[in-house]
Amino acid sequence: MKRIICVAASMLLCMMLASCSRQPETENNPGSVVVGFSQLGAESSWRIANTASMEDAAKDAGFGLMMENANQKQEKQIDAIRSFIAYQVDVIVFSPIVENGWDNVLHEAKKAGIPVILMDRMIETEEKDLYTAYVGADFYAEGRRAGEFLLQKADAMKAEHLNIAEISGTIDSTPMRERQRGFMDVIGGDPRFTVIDSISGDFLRSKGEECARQLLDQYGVGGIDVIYSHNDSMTLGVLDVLEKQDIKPGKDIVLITVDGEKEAVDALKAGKVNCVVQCTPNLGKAVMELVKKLKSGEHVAGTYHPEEGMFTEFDDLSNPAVEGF
Ligand code: GYE
Repeated sequence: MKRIICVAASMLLCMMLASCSRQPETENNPGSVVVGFSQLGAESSWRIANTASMEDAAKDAGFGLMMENANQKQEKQIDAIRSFIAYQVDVIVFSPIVENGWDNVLHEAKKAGIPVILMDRMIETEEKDLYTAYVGADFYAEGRRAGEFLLQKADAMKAEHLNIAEISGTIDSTPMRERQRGFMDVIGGDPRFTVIDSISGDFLRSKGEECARQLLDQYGVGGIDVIYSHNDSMTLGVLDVLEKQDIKPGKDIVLITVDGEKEAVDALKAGKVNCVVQCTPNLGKAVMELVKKLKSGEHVAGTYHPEEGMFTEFDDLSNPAVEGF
């Protein structure tokens, strides 16, 4: 069995390599640039839009994109990065599922002289020269925005006290850590708020549903005033559960969500969600710009954060600028 899997895997690799085969290098032939891209999975609409953004941007730039989807497994991402090193791609781009555990494989990339760009999520490492640049959102600022909305909402409700349940993203991922930290830094010192629980829904709609059921079983409708969910997919799962139980989302329970996909923005317009903090999946263009610079020998470093904001129930939601991706 193992052998069959091995044969299948090497056939797949051959096919991938063939589709990205190098063209003779000429000034007007950027097709000779190959980018190895390890995407972490397909867990949410955000992720699917992000993958499309990378594919479109590579195509527009005329770069070959060798993409591997890791189905939420760090080991698969490490394997993919190793295969990119073996193929000697020009640049490696990856979206790390969690922050820790990348040093070894990134040392291998460094030794092979292949620059690495982190896309979407960060890593935790003592050695800052293991990657060239980071292209992704300021998740801390997103968390703060969620908290600032809650302050505004509590004022509008003249609430004396609110119980908050947090449904977090993948444990130890950058958006999970930073969306939590930013939120807590804003509301943590205010005696009107108690975070009664924080459970992980792994950024998945199905797990968002499970979390909502678990929270309702444990605390009852009256026991939860606010749900802060780290992404729209989980929030949409929560909405399904609340509506099935005749609980009015956005009214009986305040819902704060992050991402800004179309379905969530529509739910905001329908009064079922109270606040959508934006996080754009369209990072491909900025990544490919960096690849171009690297290939032309320019020094590339630092952090690129896209501009983001939020939509809330206090905004004029008929404004055409209020739309999801
Ligand atoms: O919020 C979520 C996705 O890392 C910003 O991952 C990304 C997050 C996004 O699954 O929907």
